[in-house]
Amino acid sequence: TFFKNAIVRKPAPNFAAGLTTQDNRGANYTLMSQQHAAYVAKLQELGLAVTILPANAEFPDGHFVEDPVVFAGGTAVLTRPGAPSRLHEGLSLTETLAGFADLARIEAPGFLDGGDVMRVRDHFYIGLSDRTNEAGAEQLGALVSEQGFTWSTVAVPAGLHLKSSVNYLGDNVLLGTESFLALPEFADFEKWVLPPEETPAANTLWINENLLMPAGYPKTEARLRAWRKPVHVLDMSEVEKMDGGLSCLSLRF
Ligand code: CIR
Repeated sequence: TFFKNAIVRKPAPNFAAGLTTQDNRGANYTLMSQQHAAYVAKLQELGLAVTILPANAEFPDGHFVEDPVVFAGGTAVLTRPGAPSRLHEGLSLTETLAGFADLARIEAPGFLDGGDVMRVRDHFYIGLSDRTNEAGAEQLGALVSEQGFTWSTVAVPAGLHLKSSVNYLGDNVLLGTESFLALPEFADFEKWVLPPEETPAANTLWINENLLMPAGYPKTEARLRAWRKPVHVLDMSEVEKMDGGLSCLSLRF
């Protein structure tokens, strides 16, 4: 997959009012904004044309644009995110998306968060989590099938989303936690198991033959650097306090 475009939204001053399972006391807006700006600059450096949407305080999690939309071929699917506070985030994106793609929608009773969707070549793995249900997965599956892709579901018993625990880095390599990489669904991959204390590094992004990883995970960083793909390390401290990571902060297509 070669990405040309990205869509991001600036974090709002009330971003720390978003959902989280972490201790987010001390989550700092100035630092969050700096980390977000550095992320955008990195995407631009990698050659992506980045559409930057303004902060929207109506949705404190709204900068996690990956969740309300999934791109599949020429279609952008509005997903019905599974957290009530996030259900309508997609409305604030439709105008922007319509400039790039045909729009489709997950309908009730389906719920789905884009963070549960991992594309590998022409296959979509759809995680069933607290945010994504069977109805949502089946509807997305039908839509991606129309675009010529295959799909399957994966149970997500731990972590927020499927991609909180596993990501595809190209060349048949999956980076993830031991328990996720042990799933029979992933038997045919080369598996790079994270040290338990470096679990958040699962959220490493593969963009146009480069890898973007969060700062603070030295063992994983050394392993990735020993590979042939250039590695870029970004400080994600404030994003991680809100259960987010690198992939959540953009739509790439
Ligand atoms: C949430 O709980 O929905 C946000 N605070 C974090 C969303 C992270 N998104 C992602 O991993 N795709």
